[in-house]
Amino acid sequence: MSRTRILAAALTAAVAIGVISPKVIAYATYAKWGTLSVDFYINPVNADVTQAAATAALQAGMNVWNTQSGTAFRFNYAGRVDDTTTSYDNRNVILFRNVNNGSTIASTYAWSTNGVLVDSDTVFWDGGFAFFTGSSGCGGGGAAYIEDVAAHEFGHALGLQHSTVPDATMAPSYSTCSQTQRTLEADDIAAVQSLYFKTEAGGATQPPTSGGGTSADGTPRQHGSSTARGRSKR
Ligand SMILES: [Ca+2]
Ligand SMILES: [Ca+2]
Ligand SMILES: [Zn+2]
Repeated sequence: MSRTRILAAALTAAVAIGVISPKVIAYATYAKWGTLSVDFYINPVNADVTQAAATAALQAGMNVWNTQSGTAFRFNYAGRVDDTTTSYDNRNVILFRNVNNGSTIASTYAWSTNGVLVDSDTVFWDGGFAFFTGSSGCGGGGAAYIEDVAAHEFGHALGLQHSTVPDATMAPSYSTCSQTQRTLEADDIAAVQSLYFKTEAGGATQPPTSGGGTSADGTPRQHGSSTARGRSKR
């Protein structure tokens, strides 16, 4: 290769880096599970929709990541429970609470040890918002689709923080009755693929790049209320 061609290649690389880097830093992660299938339980009791509808909508939120992430990571719905509290108890639970928490629609509380997630619970603030399911019928003040809020919260549950990309599922704010969060954007996919084994087009899975240690010796680090969502400002 001549010196001129080498220089051209170097310049091309520099330009490409300049274009790509703003997107690369849009997402953020804080921890990851040590296994590729994680059980989540649901207490579907709420004030707005049937328990069957709530359960189905929450499972749809899980499936957003299961089917769109291009990774081998899977949320596994493990059944109905009656839990009304969140805690580090080695049981991942989604529940509704008939409390108004201001502009926060839902909160995810996660615990990790040495960067490995060991527990994640999510509360939907039922007292402050009117929840709907499906793809029509949502309306009124403080209205939100469970599928979309769940997709965002499950992003926290698998290890993601908020993204600065406005239309991403992991963007911090939710517009009333929006259905955009149930579809992952490229930034969300890049985020989850940075944590878990990426699946190839033919369904083959890349070999693990690290061991899956999950033991939780000592007191796990708790990831607190930085995982709430804000009501739309529009
Ligand atoms: Ca728990
Ligand atoms: Ca409600
Ligand atoms: Zn959030």
